[in-house]
Amino acid sequence: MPLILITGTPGVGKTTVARELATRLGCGYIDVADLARREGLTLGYDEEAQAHLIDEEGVRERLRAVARGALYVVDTHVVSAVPPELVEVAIVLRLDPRELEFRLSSRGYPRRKVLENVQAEILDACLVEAVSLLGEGRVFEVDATGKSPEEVVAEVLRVIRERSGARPGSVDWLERLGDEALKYLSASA
Ligand code: DAT
Repeated sequence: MPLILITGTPGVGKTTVARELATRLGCGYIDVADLARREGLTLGYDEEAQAHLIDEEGVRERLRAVARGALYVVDTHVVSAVPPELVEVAIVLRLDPRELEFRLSSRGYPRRKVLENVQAEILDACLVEAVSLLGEGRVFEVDATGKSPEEVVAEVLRVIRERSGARPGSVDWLERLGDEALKYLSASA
């Protein structure tokens, strides 16, 4: 199974980590959103989300063709756009919602989009999708909070090599942030 999936809420550091990881592993790197745009595998533009809607079936087909025999690191928050049978291991990057809020605001995202993503991070959206599509055995969490990109890459490499690490459910923002998490969840923009 030739795909290593790096997933997580937008802003957690997927692209930074996945690119470096591919370099370290000496393999290819695929940014799913970029692939979809370049190859016309989109179903129009979602004005509200300010993002292209991915033709998930088309992307899965394309990834099946591309990944034949070769190892790739795949970067996406849309786990369902990746063929599950090709995923060797999936790493869900996690980031403290307060740091995520800061990063997404710095990116110039509108408040509504910042909040949506912060809420998705608190509610484990990507993790839940990864576990439901891939099963628990291949899914690991890496908490990037307070770590440099180099430290995160090193931790991801360890998980890939040893197939051990934080199991789904180890990161719990509701427990760690308490009322602050609830404030994010009840906020609207
Ligand atoms: P994603 O691909 O998940 O959207 P990214 O790799 O584009 O995330 O990173 C979002 C921003 O955060 C970008 O400005 C780079 C920065 N960043 C990534 N990893 C980081 C880290 N470990 N420490 C500090 N900043 C980081």
